[in-house]
Amino acid sequence: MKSILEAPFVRELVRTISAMYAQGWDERNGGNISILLDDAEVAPYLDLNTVLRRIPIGFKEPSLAGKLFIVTGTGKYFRNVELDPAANLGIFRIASDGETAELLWGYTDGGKFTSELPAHLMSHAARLSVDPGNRVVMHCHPDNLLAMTYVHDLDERAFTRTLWQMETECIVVFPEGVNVLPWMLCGTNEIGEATAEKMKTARLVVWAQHGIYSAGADLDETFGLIETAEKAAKIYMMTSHLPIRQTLTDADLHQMEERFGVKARAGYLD
Ligand code: 2HA
Ligand code: ZN
Repeated sequence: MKSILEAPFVRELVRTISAMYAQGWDERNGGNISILLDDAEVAPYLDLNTVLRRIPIGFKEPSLAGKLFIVTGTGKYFRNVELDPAANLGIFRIASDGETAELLWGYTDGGKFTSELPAHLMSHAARLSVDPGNRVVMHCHPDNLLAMTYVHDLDERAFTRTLWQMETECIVVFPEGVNVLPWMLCGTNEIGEATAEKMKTARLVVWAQHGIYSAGADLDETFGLIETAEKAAKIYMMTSHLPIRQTLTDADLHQMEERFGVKARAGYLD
């Protein structure tokens, strides 16, 4: 068996976690990531039949039964993951009952998966129902997106339009816009269900006064979505208190749609 620390999916996850920490998106134990893995990519590194521990997940997600995930651990600091991936990450399979995690690797200090597992697994199920290529769900606390939820209307169309106007390429990166949840208690099945519902129509879901969720085919896509939305939010926070002399118009954004072959969310542009 090859060392799992050399597996591309572990290396890329660790690299991404360090990059997120460097961006300032993951103070203390803030943030969490989950990746759906194929049995074939894990098999060279792990015996898929050796279950180390069985951990109840606290909800039922039968559509994910039999699927493998690598997930950040609860209470773990993104700053430390690169120093000890095996203590800070875990790989588990969702058992056939749809409500038990069968741990195959990681959480070596006796820990378990993130407290936000409901939002992660329910979002995976929701994204897979609209996009079978979805593999990654990512959560973090980017400064400017968070700040924006204190001063901007939380209406999804208005929030999306502002982000699109703050940087030309936003509409190309997230043409479906961003969905927004009002503040809710984190770590619960309720916020998981609400997030998953929002994930059916957009890959970005803002949690007001908390942070953001993103979903995509790989770590580059999910990281890039947050990076782009956060950059736009930063421009908003830099300019919204100043007299605005010009901005992107809907006509400009329609030109971007045409040039880049994307379609903005229906009804979001005039
Ligand atoms: O635990 O970000 O939302 C880390 C979090 C919870
Ligand atoms: Zn959080």
